[in-house]
Amino acid sequence: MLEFKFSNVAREIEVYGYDAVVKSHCRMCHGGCGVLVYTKNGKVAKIAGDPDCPINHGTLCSKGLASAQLAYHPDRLTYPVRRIGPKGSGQWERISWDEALNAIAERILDYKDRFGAESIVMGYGTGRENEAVIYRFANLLGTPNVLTAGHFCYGPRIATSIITCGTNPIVDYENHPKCIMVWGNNLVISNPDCYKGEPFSTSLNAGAKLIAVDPRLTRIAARADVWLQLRPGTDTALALGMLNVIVNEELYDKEFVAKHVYGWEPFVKRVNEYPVDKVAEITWVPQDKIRQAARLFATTKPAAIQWGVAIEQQVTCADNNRALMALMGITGNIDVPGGQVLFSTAKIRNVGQFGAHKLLPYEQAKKRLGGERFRLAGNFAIINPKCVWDAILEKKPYAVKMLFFISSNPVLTRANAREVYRALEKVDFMAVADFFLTPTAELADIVLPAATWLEMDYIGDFWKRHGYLLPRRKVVQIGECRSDHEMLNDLGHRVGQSEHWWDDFEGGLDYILEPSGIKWQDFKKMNYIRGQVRYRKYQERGFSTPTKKFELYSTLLENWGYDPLPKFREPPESPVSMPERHKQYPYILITGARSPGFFHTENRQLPWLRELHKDPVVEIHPDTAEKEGIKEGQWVMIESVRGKVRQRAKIYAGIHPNVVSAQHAWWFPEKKDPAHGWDESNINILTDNAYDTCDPAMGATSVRTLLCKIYPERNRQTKV
Ligand SMILES: Nc1nc2c(c(=O)[nH]1)N[C@H]1C(S)=C(S)[C@@H](COP(=O)(O)OP(=O)(O)OC[C@H]3O[C@@H](n4cnc5c(=O)[nH]c(N)nc54)[C@H](O)[C@@H]3O)O[C@H]1N2
Ligand SMILES: Nc1nc2c(c(=O)[nH]1)N[C@H]1C(S)=C(S)[C@@H](COP(=O)(O)OP(=O)(O)OC[C@H]3O[C@@H](n4cnc5c(=O)[nH]c(N)nc54)[C@H](O)[C@@H]3O)O[C@H]1N2
Ligand code: SF4
Ligand SMILES: [Mo]
Repeated sequence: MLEFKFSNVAREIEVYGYDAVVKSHCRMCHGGCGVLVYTKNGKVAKIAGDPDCPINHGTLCSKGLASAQLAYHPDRLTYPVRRIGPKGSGQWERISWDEALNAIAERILDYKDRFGAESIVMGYGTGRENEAVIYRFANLLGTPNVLTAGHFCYGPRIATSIITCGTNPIVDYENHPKCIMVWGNNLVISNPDCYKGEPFSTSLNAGAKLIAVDPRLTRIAARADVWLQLRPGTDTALALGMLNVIVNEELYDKEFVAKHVYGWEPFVKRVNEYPVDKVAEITWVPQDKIRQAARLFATTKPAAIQWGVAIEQQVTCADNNRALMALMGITGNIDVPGGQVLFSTAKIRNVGQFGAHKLLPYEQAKKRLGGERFRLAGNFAIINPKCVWDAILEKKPYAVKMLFFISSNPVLTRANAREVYRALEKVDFMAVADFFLTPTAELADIVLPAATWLEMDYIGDFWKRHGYLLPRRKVVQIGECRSDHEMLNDLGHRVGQSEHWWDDFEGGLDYILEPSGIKWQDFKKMNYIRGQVRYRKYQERGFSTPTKKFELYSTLLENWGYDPLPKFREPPESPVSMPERHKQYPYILITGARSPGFFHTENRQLPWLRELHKDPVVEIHPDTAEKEGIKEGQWVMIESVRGKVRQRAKIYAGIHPNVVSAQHAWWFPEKKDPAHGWDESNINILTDNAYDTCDPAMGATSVRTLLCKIYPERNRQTKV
């Protein structure tokens, strides 16, 4: 057993009679926190933060603490099932793993044979540390179609940072930035991707200046030195306005610019198209605040930008990212201690090498759905979801026959939910791997019972860019649940991919670790490994881009036919672009701001977490509520041209009177009929996925900036 520096552990075991304590690595969100899992009578009895973990230093969030309620939930699927009634009938029979995997393998081989491997779409949602195995399986199968959330989540940050400076720049909280600009992110609640709220808060406590760019007064905005309450969807304009100040007041890092950037002159010309007065008008942010934020950010060293998903779920997705990277770059904060670091991974086979895109034949890669339309996405193996729904519903450009969703609930999480639902109803065959029979799983033919993080061995934080890798150790086995890795390893053998898989997935773990000379059994005994930390690597070898420079002007975007410089695009549905519609739908709707206990559609079954959020909630300014006759806690209808749903009003002065903020991903697992209320409060019934409303390079759907109206729900008594 590992040694615990934390001396209370031995004492707790003795006093409370635990069987054992296992160090592991939580993954109730994107994961990352080190945990101590206490077991009693063979079951998980308590979860606590691991003070020795460099990621969370002993802290945990509500979701991590509630993990055992997920693992042991009575509604959890603990064996494979096959649907025996019509889709959505809720009629299932228990089958064995062999039967389930054989049936799925048979379909895969049949569709591949008759319609080509591209007729099979593999799908996952947000990062669940299974992406590498899913891509490996898909690439070996020959399908270029892996449907993720990558078109509007994190994929854009990865793709744009690779084309700009070679990899994703990560905030170096360990060296305490002196100024942090939090942009469209709420990490103290969301703990997203490579970040946890705890190190950020520690840097603030160490004295960092704080700038928040958010249409809502979040906790972070409330603590900020400068809060820029911008009009949703105008981020590129704001960033270009700040760049305008920095360039014209010569606050940039002249040496970095002279030696390391590409495209300075055209870039300066572009930022000069965004003078501060014009930007103030576009963004609703007063001119003096734009100047104040720009000066503070550019003159406090080191500084970093903590960016979030809000900037990606817009029609100006890729350019938002690139404009923020320009801010990081020209202020000299790239790859410096306390700035934004291009960390190296440990010496292992990384996600890309394991997923191995080179295993996919070129002629198959060319068939990627939407690959020609959204070329930045296509080049990073990311597809826009509507391309899949169209291929099912209209067989364009070819028919998709099979969907296999491993950890996703698209009926609730993708834009234009009614279209998603129609596609899932129509597709020939659908398999799902999940913990529960979700509204998506209810439309499947076969559902496989997935293992939670407590039930698997894996290399935690494998996909992240902070350079740490930590062992996730299996603590318990529940029912017949299996990890996605084990499941795909097994399925791989059944579809003729045996030479690329292992007897069991421990072989896969050894393969990942092989370059570092350690085996899983050794790694399991370690706390973590980390890539070598070095700064200013570009001084020796330049950046990993075609010009070897930090590309303010993107040569790759130019080759793909896009504007090589960032520019603001008005959201397709906004008071400016649709003044007529705006008269009827007078509010800007933003969706999806994270709440602490849920992870998208997850956890609504868990008592500790549902207690924190009983009902879906929409934030409305008090003046707006008064105008619309809405009271605190009342059920209201939110309506766009595409549909309407109900949520409860939360009256909140921290939001602009012209903006409302609705929660996403709501369903009601307590409703036992197979629909589980999927269309009652699901905000994606209101969102749009038309191609021309998406980012032209990345295919991002703009779920953050819509027009809506809001009014009390009639004929319904509301208990407040
Ligand atoms: N309107 C609007 N829509 C949004 C957003 C928004 O802000 N606004 N945000 C979007 C973003 S950023 C994202 S990333 C997507 C997320 O979209 P999804 O990833 O589709 O959302 P989840 O609800 O997290 O779906 C995950 C499902 O997988 C199951 N699951 C969890 N872990 C595992 C596992 O390890 N294995 C398996 N097999 N199953 C597992 C869960 O039970 C759940 O049913 O939603 C997007 N949708
Ligand atoms: N508890 C919990 N944690 C999560 C998730 C979850 O569902 N629940 N989801 C995970 C996933 S997949 C993701 S992608 C991350 C996302 O995590 P974050 O990036 O933190 O995303 P959000 O909280 O959705 O949005 C951040 C902020 O953006 C603001 N915002 C909205 N529109 C705009 C805009 O147009 N411009 C700007 N500048 N800001 C805007 C919102 O008001 C919100 O405060 O969280 C992850 N962590
Ligand atoms: S932040 Fe994520 S990894 Fe950390 S305890 Fe919460 S759910 Fe687990
Ligand atoms: Mo996401």
